[in-house]
Amino acid sequence: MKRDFTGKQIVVVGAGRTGVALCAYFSRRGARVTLSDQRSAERIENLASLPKDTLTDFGGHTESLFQAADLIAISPGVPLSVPAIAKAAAAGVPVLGEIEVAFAEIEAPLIAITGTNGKSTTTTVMGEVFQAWGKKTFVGGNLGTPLIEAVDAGSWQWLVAELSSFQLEAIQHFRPRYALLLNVSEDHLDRYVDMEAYVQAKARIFVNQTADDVAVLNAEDATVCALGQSLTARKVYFSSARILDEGMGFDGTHIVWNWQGQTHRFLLAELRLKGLHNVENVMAALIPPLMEGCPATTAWQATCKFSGLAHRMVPVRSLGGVTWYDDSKGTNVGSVVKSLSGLPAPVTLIAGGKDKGGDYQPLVEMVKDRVSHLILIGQAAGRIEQCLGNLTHTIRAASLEEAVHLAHELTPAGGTVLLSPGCSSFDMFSSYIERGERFAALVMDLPEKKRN
Ligand code: UMA
Ligand code: ADP
Repeated sequence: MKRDFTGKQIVVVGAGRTGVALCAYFSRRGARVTLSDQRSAERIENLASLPKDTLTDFGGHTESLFQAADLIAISPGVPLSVPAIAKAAAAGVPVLGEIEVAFAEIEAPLIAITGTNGKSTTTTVMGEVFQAWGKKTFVGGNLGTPLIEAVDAGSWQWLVAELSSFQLEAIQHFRPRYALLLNVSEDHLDRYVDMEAYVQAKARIFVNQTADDVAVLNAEDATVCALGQSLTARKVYFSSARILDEGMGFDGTHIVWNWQGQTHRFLLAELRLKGLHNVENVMAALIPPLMEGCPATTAWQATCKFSGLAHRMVPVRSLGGVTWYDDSKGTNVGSVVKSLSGLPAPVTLIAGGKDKGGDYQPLVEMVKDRVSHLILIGQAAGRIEQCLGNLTHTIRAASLEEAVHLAHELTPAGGTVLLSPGCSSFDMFSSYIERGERFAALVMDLPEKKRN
């Protein structure tokens, strides 16, 4: 349902990429827009791209402004619990997330992808498949391009959007044609009071779906299956552990799609993406296009061309018999477990960053089995050391640079160095991208020969 914003007082919260795009969207519709951010003006980088008529409220959130608004539109990084927002909402001011604002204008069918890990890979693969099928497809969301940027960017046949739990918190009528929940493990416990609150935020992806819509679910994830029981949408499952009578399964060498009496088999060896977790991502990504009639050959060829996103288990360099991997996007414990499981011992693991309040215990077995040196950085170093420090040789480094140099000294030929932090980057970097790029640059600068 389109809303009329002409002359309305709108407060956009968060001056990141989403906030700036929201300001442009509302400004084009004749609203009077104020951009509010807790940071002071000099610490905000992207003001040049703001529409000229945007008012600003920087260095905090002015409560009277929020109370007087006709609508408050929030960025994903802004929790609903921010006092100015919570008070205005209690006083009856509507508060919508960017996804909800965008959805009201979107006419083409939308596929939403969430889960703790694998969202970006799944979203990208699916986008490639739709595009190879000749469909004009928007691919974005949490992946990088805010969904709101899709709205005035032309007409789409499909939209494929990665959604975080943050984005799902502030939806109202958002109803994806397909909603994918890939997996759930601990993450973002610095934003949610507990795991249940995090799971409930994720589950909102299904909340407005009807029996005409599809929920794509991981048959091997207990939390996902439990959530699946109460859904109204039609359920389609994928499993990386077995063949399903109806759905997407895996027998160790082939991905097998059994659907409405037909079977398609896809040879794993043809995939450039590696690891069982990527098999899961690919299986999930294939379901919507195949159900929509995309020819299986087109879908599989596009999938096989894809070699992976930056900062997800990317080999950076081979040096003196040691392979260095950048997995800077490994920002929670579950993803580090997956990344380690694909590597033989001995691994030197560089981990740490901004702690999200989760448990590092799920890493115990992997660290015991494969990690010969654990090098810890950032705010989380102490908590990780407490949990894992007695399992293997563990040292702290004051910077990423020091961590790379230590790893170079310590790792024997035949070993692997893995940057997979299990934490977000914001204590030392602006994003996981900057962290990964810095890591790669440091590794490329290492001398061929070690110091004696
Ligand atoms: N801010 C306030 N008040 C607050 C909190 C934050 O003013 O109480 C301000 C900050 O000072 C900052 C701005 O909000 O200036 C940042 O907003 P934002 O974090 O929403 O930043 P965007 O650049 O709009 O990026 C967001 C997503 N960020 C987060 O979810 C934290 C991006 O996901 C996403 O790519 C982008 O929208 C487009 O949709 C990043 C991310 O880390 C990659 N996501 C998490 C993840 O993947 O684990 C969920
Ligand atoms: P997200 O967008 O959810 O963060 P990505 O596709 O960017 O997911 O992958 C981030 C990291 O998560 C990868 O480097 C890998 O270690 C891990 N990962 C990817 N897919 C999965 C999966 N299906 N299950 C568990 N871990 C995964």
